[in-house]
Amino acid sequence: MDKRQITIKKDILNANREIACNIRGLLDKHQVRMINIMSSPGSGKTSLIMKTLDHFRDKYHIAVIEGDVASSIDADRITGMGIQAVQINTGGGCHLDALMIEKATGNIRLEQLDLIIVENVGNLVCTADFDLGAHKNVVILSIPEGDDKPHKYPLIFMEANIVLVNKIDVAPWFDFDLSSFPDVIRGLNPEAQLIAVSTKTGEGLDNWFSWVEGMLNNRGY
Ligand SMILES: Nc1nc2c(ncn2[C@@H]2O[C@H](COP(=O)(O)OP(=O)(O)O)[C@@H](O)[C@H]2O)c(=O)[nH]1
Ligand SMILES: [Mg+2]
Repeated sequence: MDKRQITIKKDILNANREIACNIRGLLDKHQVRMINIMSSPGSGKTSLIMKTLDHFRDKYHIAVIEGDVASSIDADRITGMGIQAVQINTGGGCHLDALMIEKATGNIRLEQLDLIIVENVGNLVCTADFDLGAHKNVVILSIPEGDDKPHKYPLIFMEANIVLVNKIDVAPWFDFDLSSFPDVIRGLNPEAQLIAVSTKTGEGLDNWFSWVEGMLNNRGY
């Protein structure tokens, strides 16, 4: 990367951060929390979101922003549950950015809302660079992906407030070392919480729900 490329990347990230701060300010004004869920494709983002909606739908008002390169498959799954979802198609882009979220939130009525869940584009690399204006970053790693991923893609794990290891129901068939994984995460990010879950069997989801509830109860009112 030459000096000019580095400067342009810095400018893009600075401009993005400014929009992200404005979004956070707007959400704070309405006492809405936003979480940004990041992972590889197929690790269980949509499954986790649907379980979360099921659990909280009678207690909190939640909207979902779905990011994908193409299609509205995930947004259709959410609207099929009777929950408001806004689909963003990046048309080839490997991550969401704050400008996309600003446009999407313009389509969501923030009054009466408690939580916006953003499903980022499936990617462990570029998603980590872009502040979306979310209050918390959630990273999912699933058992079949392997326990070496935090070593290979450290930034996203360093940006996480909470890491979920999903698909623990299939752990017996993979050599993911769950016993040493907490040390791996602590080594990169001592502040991050770590929860093992299966969105299929429901194991561990109570810990996730408590984390979400704790975040929503801590909105300063
Ligand atoms: N065995 C198992 N499969 C899961 C689990 N969570 C998700 N899946 C499956 O993994 C695939 C991808 O899930 P999805 O939620 O669409 O992942 P996304 O691409 O990250 O949104 C689907 O076939 C899900 O049924 C889990 O905890 N255990
Ligand atoms: Mg999905």
